[in-house]
This record gives sequence, structure tokens and C-alpha cells, in this order.
Amino acid sequence: MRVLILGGDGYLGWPTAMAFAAKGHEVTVVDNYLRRAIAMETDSEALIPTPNLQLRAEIFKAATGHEIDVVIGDCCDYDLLCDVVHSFQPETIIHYAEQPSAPYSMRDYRSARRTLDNNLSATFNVIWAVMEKAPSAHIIKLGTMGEYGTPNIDIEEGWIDIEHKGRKDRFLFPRQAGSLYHTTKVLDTDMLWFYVRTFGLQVTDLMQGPVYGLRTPEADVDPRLLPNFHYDDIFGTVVNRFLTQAVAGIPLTVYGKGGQTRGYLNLLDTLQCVELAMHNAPGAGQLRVLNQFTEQFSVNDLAATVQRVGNGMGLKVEIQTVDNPRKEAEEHYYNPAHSGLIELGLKPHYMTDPVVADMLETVLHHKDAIEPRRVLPRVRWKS
Ligand code: USQ
Repeated sequence: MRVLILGGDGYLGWPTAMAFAAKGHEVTVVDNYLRRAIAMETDSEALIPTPNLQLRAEIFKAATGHEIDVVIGDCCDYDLLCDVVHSFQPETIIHYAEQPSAPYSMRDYRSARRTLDNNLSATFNVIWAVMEKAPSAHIIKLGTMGEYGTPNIDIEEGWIDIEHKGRKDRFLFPRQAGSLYHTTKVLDTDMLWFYVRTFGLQVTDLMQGPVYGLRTPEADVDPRLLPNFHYDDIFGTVVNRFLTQAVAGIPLTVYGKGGQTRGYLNLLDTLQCVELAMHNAPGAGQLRVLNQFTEQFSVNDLAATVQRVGNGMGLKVEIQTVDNPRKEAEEHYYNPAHSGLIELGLKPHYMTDPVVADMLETVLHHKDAIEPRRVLPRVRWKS
């Protein structure tokens, strides 16, 4: 298949590009290095330096013989995106091209504005580029489980049947996000659903939980092919942060009571899920929503796991309670459905102790590069 990956420099974009190229697909990636720029501006650079996209594509080709075409450009530039879609004629477009950090979106006016403008413009341009240049392309959009928030009822897979005053209808599941970043994903979903039902696009919206991990079979070929791995408060997700803190001897930063529960998944499973979505396109005029995670933990559960495994490896892992910089429920009901991807064939990689130990080993190789000043939260939701 011809696969266009938007946001190909990202934590998910680059491993996806390699995995798909290695399977023989024709892959083009687009990225404007927004995350790298924000990381530099906010002193949040990744633990492991990653070469730029062109260089990584060259290293990958030399090691495996597979090509990845690289376009450096901004998906908010409609002419650029249209040109790429027109000339490449993708059958699948995987849209990761968004500012992915909740804390960055809550930092100040400029960061909020940039998140809103980037995320909504990119999605709007993808929709229009498909309608104008490749109307049968399947858009796979990376959404987030955070769109749903933490309601006091079971979370369904995208849709809910509601009976009201004796009549029934089906609606997108109610969503109440906890950051502006997550809210942009809610708005993306609404916009996609409008264009799907009105103009017959075909879209899969993946509601993904926090992802952890580094290693993929393709990255094992050369360490320069590893995905970017952040441990800072802006781009680092909780598992990657705890692993790095454990290695650096910094007590694990549990925000508030630590009962915040989310659905997590291994990077390897993100790759599987996106591939399953690609091979099971929903058909014209359909918005399919899949909840993309494999197991759920509270922050306290995660801290205990990293502490147990880290101590078993001779690290001295402590846990601290940090005043929660976010506005979120710290103890709550959480029961989201997630059978759709399993039914499509997902074989989960669970967070076993050996998996955690392997990630700690990788981080240990980069221990000297850890900058403790990037660890404690620098952005607060409330003043
Ligand atoms: N947390 C801590 N300590 C930390 C960091 C985080 O207790 O040092 C807590 C947070 O308060 C939150 C939970 O861990 O309750 C998850 O935080 P996170 O930073 O790992 O995840 P989040 O900000 O929600 O965002 C990440 C990705 C985002 C993706 C989302 C999926 O950055 O792109 O959409 O995970 S989800 O969380 O399901 O919305």
C-alpha cells in the first residue's frame, strides 16, 4: 500500500514509518520538526539524541534496503499537503501531525494558541486534501483516550446508544477532556465526523492511551533509529518519566493521590493497532472509533511496578507525592471498552516485569544524559 505518515518524526511516527516500510509498503513521511522546536524552546529535549529524518531514512535504507521518502514541511501549509497527497496518491494517511503535549497546551497563551492552531489546521487540511486529491484514501487519525475524560459511567468504544423520552439514537460518546491538547482531539473528532457523514470520507479515529517503550525490531538494527524518548514534564509520558527517574535516583513523581487510572499500551502494540486499522478500512461514509490500549493501571500501580523492578536490579527507587500540577480526578471510576482492536487481531504485549527491566536497561545506557532539572513539573493547570 501507499502510506502517507504525517508527523513522521514523532515518537510514534518514526517507528510506524520503519515498520510499514519493512513490510514492503511505499512510505512517505511529512514533518516540520515542531516537537523538536518546542523541545528546544522549553528545555525539554529527548534523552537519546535522534538524527534528523533524512539521516534516519538513510541509515534505515543502508541497514535494511527499505526506503522512506521524507518531506520536511508543515501540514498546516495546505498547498504543500495537497501537493504531497496529489503526487503520492496514498491509500492510507496516518495523521499523527499534532502537538501532543497536554502540559505544553496549558503553559501560556502562546502555547495554547499554537496547539489549537496546529492541531485543528492540520486535521482540517488533511480532510480537504483527501477530499480534493485522493477521495478514497482512508484517514487513520490518532485521537486519545483523554477525549473521554474520566466519567462516572462505563466508556464505550466511540459511540453510545441513548434512549430519551421514549426515542433512541446513536451519538458520539460524551467527551470532557482535561487539557486544551486533549480538547483539540475532541474537536478533531467532531470535525472528522462532520466531513464523514456529509462528504463520505472514511476515517478510523484511534483513542489511544499513554504509550511506553522504545524498542521495535527495526530500531534494534541501529541505535540511531530509536524513537525520541522524553522524560521531561512537557513531552515525557508517565511511564517513560518513572523509568528515567528510577535510573537517575529521583523519587518517582506521583501527582496527587495517584489514583489517576488510564489505559496503557506498549509502542509495539501501537504499531500493530495502526496496521490492523489500515488493513480493515471502515468503508466510505464511516467513522470507526477504536479504543487503543491493552491494560489499565493507576499512577500508584505504575510507580509500584517501576519501584519493584528497579529495586530488583539494584537501583534504589523511592516514590514521592508531588502536588498535582493538573486539574484532574485523582480517584475515580474507570471502565473503558477496548474489544475492537482485539477482535481485529491485536496480540497485546503486556507490561511484565521483564519488559520493565528491559526498558530500565536501555535508559541506564543513557543515564549520564539525564538532566534532573527537566523532571519536576514546570507547568500548572491552575495558578
Ligand atoms: N502523571 C503523574 N506523574 C508524572 C506524570 C504524569 O502522576 O510525573 C499522571 C498525570 O497526572 C496523569 C497520568 O499520569 O494523570 C498520565 O499522564 P501522562 O503525562 O502520561 O499522559 P497525558 O498527559 O494524558 O498524555 C499522554 C500523551 C498524549 C496522549 C495521552 C493519552 O502525551 O499525547 O494523548 O497520553 S491519555 O492519557 O489516555 O489521554
